[in-house]
Formats: sequence, structure tokens, C-alpha cells
Amino acid sequence: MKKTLAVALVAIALVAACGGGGPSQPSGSTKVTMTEFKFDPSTISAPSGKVVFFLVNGGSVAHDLVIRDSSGNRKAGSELISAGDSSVFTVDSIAAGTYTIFCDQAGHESSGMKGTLTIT
Ligand SMILES: [Cu+2]
Repeated sequence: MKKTLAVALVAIALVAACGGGGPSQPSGSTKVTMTEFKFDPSTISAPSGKVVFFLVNGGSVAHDLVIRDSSGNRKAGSELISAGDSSVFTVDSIAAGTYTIFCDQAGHESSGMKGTLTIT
């Protein structure tokens, strides 16, 4: 499963490389742009189950997106995305509820890099 995904991602990356950009946005995904120090949009809603984010780092330092539940438990987190890069972040299963999204790079959340994810 993971290997298949890795191969698929490499294939996507190679195709995208020919086009001169990062991966293109998957249909049905939620695009989130990351800059210093915010997510745009910072308020996101999605139906429960599988959620796919298309993360675009439009800033000048690396960022990530981590999902924390209302009890403070980390539920999922993206890879670290370099400045100017983009990445598809898939959460296989998430229950209805209100979550916090934040960047876990040092100082970013406290600088305002956070938001709300509502799963219905
Ligand atoms: Cu950040």
C-alpha cells in the first residue's frame, strides 16, 4: 500500500516535473496555501472519512500542517514542505468533530499559523 502510493507519487512528480510545476491539485481536495505565518483558508470544513489536502507553500521557509483534536491529541500530520513546493496530504479517516490545524515548526503556531478544521 505504502509502496504503491510512493510509486504513484513519484510518477506524479515526474509528470509534474515535465510541466514545470509541483503536483497538480487532486479533484475533491482542499487547497491550503501556507505562508508566514498563516494558512489560507484558516477555516476549513469537510465531510467525515477521507480528507485530501493540497498544500502549497507560498512562503519563504518550510511549513507543515498538523491536525490536533479538541483534547490536544495529534491526529495526523503532513510532511514538511519546502518553500515554493506543494504536496498532497491525505488523511485516511477522520471522525466528525472540531479540530485545530497548525504548523508544528518552532514558533509558527504561536505566530498565528493555525486554524480550525470542522469535520461534519
Ligand atoms: Cu510553518
